[in-house]
Amino acid sequence: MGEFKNKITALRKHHEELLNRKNEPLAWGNGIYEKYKNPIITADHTPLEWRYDFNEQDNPYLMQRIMMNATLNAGAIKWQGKYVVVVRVEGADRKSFFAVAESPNGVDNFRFWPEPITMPDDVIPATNIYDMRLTAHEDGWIYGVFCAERHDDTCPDDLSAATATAGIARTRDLKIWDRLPDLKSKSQQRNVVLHPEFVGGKYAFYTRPQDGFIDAGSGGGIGWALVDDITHAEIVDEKIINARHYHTIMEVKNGEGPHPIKTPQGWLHLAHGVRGCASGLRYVLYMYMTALDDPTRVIAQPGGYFLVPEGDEYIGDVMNVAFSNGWIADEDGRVFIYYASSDTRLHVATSTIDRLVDYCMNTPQDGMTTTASVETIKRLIEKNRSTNKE
Ligand code: M1P
Repeated sequence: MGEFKNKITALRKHHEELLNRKNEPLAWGNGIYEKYKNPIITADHTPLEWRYDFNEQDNPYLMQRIMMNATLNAGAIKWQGKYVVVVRVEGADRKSFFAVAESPNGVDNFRFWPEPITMPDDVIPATNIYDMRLTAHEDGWIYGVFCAERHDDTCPDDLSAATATAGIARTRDLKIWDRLPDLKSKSQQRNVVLHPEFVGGKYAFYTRPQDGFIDAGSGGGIGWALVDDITHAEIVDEKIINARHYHTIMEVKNGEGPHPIKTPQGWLHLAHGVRGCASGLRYVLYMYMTALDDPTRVIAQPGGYFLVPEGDEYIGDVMNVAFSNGWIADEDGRVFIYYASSDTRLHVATSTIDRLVDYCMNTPQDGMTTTASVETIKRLIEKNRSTNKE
């Protein structure tokens, strides 16, 4: 009996040390944002009560009865003074679920709430749900829009055939969620995000039409659609507002991250771009800005990526992936960007609205050819020559 209790004490101590670990920014960033030494949430951060049976008779070896595989792609919101993330937690059984974790400062000391979210099912229950984007909408609700994945029963012999649909739920307290019908769309959809304001009296969604479960195909890029009734949301008209291009960081696919942040200069957008290479797909983050009076009109698009996996971030369940669907803009102008590396663990990078707007407005655009890129670099060299002469 004593030995079992001692094991539990040691386990809890080890867990508390992890949860209380201080984080610190890495020196020598790129001036645009700071990355941090430690990931903020890993599978080991999940509560011990979710994983262990603490009854000695039933679990004499103190084994993990339920293992957790990953904590990734989290929606984020400032809630009652806390930095709150709705994490995609993936169990060893490959099922993802949502769980809320909060931190007093946004960069460390994240703790999960005691129980994962019970998400009511749609009429057709999903096999897997993941990647929630949170939107505190001006209608007063907090919405969660996420991917609902089901087997594609039109291919009964293919066990990997799946469909992606946007699930929609809303809440007042992040605990009890009302499920609304899934977004109706002609194509499959993933990375769907609700804009925080009404546009022309309608709900507005960033979309990502795709030909198949994986393949964006003819989808074109990040789309936009207006919806009359959120309780029966249907895409009737969809236009592409941020298109993919050949030989860019978003040649294969792109997708909106969290909902954009409103600034005096325009809407700040964070998105992911995907390209193919010999080692598979490479997911990176990029930014763009749209006009305040028309969130579909791009007014700035820095060339290339904004944030990529680096060092240990490359390694994980799905290698070479940086993905974000959550950020928090604080009242003092600081921005907390929550991103996952390689579909395995959650990190934070911090910046400010001013820096991100400067980045978007003053980073050269992608000239789309080597010649144009070299000309851009040479213009900067020449500018620095003149500056140095002054
Ligand atoms: O594995 C990388 C990412 O793949 C998907 O993103 P997209 O729809 O753009 O291909 C998502 O499943 C995402 O969760 C995952 O991180």
